[in-house]
Amino acid sequence: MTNAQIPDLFSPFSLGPLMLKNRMIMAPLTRNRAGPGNVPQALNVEYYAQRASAGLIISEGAQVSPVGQGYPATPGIHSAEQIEGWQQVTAAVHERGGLIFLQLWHVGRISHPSLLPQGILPVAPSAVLPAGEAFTEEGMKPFVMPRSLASDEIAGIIEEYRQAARNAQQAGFDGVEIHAANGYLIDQFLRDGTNLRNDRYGGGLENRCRFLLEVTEAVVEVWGADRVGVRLSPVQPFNDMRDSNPQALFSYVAAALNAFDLVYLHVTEMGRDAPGLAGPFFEPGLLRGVWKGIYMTNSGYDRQRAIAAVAEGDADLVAFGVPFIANPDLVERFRRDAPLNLADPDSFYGGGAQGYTDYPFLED
Ligand code: 8OZ
Repeated sequence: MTNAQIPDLFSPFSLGPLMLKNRMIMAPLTRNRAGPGNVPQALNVEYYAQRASAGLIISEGAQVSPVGQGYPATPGIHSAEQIEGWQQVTAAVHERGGLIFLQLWHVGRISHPSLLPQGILPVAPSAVLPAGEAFTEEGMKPFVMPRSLASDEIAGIIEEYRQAARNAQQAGFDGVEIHAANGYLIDQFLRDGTNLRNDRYGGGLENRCRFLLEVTEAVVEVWGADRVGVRLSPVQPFNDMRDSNPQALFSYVAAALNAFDLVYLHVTEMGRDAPGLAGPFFEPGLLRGVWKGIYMTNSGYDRQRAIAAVAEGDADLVAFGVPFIANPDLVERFRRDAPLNLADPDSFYGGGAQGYTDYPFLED
């Protein structure tokens, strides 16, 4: 094969100040395997190190505060021990020539008192009960009605994001991704199914976007815009989410984020194959045309579709989730067009090394 025939997916890419080895990104993946105190441990170090050949790793969501946690054993980025644990992860990834961003996460209403300090209620923009059940230490339990945040509490949460962003620097990350997707706190502010506020954080588009934009401003102040990305999920119904006009909302969000010159916009297309559940459907790829910077797509891409998406300019970068769970050397397998390991969904969330660090490499 001559160089001209190597698909762009496998060629280097300038992401702000970073040079990625390829355009295959490891998507953020909740795996529920942090140690006591929600501290990243040796097992997590090995898992991320195994996947260092990705162009960029985006870590699993890390809660910015104890109240931002919604599942057992998710790692935090708010304590000294957690920062130290993450330092081991970033060092191991860097030693293998990889790059890694931390995903900043607050779950909002997608939690349960049993996971929260002193058994408090989960917080949310509005008291809107999600359908479904929380994933607790004692198994699945019905969601509880969240407590609506008072206007004067919101600045404190933005400060938690700012401090978490500083902690991520101390932990040795190459940048951060703000998790504004999949029905967690920021997304709960964005969409009108969950934001019924009538203060400056609710109502029209400008108000519903304010929380995301203020979080972004705080995080950019810490990192500089060229090391901050944002993830959105415009057609995602997961976590009982909907909006009356997703196309208008997410076009507004992408346009408002343009002002920051962020290093990328990450759009997951999850929900695209169940059109209409999250509100009137629109093609999420339309955001590519609104966003002025580097565009990352995600959800269900295989080798062929990813090569085509990059070749045709539909995306600059493609994030892969499940394929990276089952194939630590996914980049090499795609390069060689080699067969993939099959993922075992029973070991996605929680457990030990099985289904986490024991998927074989090609040479094995
Ligand atoms: C699946 C299970 C738990 C969390 C997301 C952080 O959807 C998640 C998540 C996914 O963004």
